[in-house]
Parts: sequence; structure tokens; C-alpha cells
Amino acid sequence: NTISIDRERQLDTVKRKVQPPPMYKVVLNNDDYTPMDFVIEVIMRFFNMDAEKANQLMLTVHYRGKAVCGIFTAEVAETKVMQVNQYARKHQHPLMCSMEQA
Ligand code: TYC
Repeated sequence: NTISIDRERQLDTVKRKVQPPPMYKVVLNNDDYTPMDFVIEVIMRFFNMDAEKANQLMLTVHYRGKAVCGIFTAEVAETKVMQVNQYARKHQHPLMCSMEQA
């Protein structure tokens, strides 16, 4: 309600600033076995990229070892990592997704 929102605003004013939440990079790691087409599909499915962006990112991982797929709050980053790793395991690929503080 309005009173509790006003109270929150008073507390924020006393603290002088509202801290932004910590952000996390969600990273895809290269491996020797996961098919390129599967990685592209994963990037499109979980990071909402079109085929061209997904292909570029997959190649960056392939040639450089890893790449950042996106930067998210902790809860969103954890969910992405879990969803990608579960999906890869379900399809019996060793693809690894992980997170790092941004
Ligand atoms: N290196 C894999 C291959 O040659 C392709 C690959 C790309 C695997 C990106 C994982 O995150 C990855 N089939």
C-alpha cells in the first residue's frame, strides 16, 4: 500500500542511495563433443538470440574457450545456468554453462 511505499522511500532517503543488485555473467564453455548446431539451438532457446547472433557466439566459444551469453541478476543467472545444463544433459551432451560475478 501507499503508506509502506512512502516508508520504504523514507528509509532509502536516509540511506541516501539504493544499491543496484549484483550482476552475474552467464558464460558458455567450450568442449570437444557438443555439436555446433546444438549449441546454436541452446543459445537461441535460452538467450533469445536470432540464428546469426547465436552462430557468432557459438564460434566465439569454440575458438576462444568461452563467451558471455548475457548479464543478469543472481536469480535469473542461476535459472539460466540450470536450464541450459539440464537441457544439455537431457540430450546427452557435455555442454557446460556457468556464472561469474560481472
Ligand atoms: N567445440 C565444439 C565442436 O567442435 C562446439 C562447441 C561450441 C561446443 C561451443 C561447446 O559451448 C560450446 N563440436
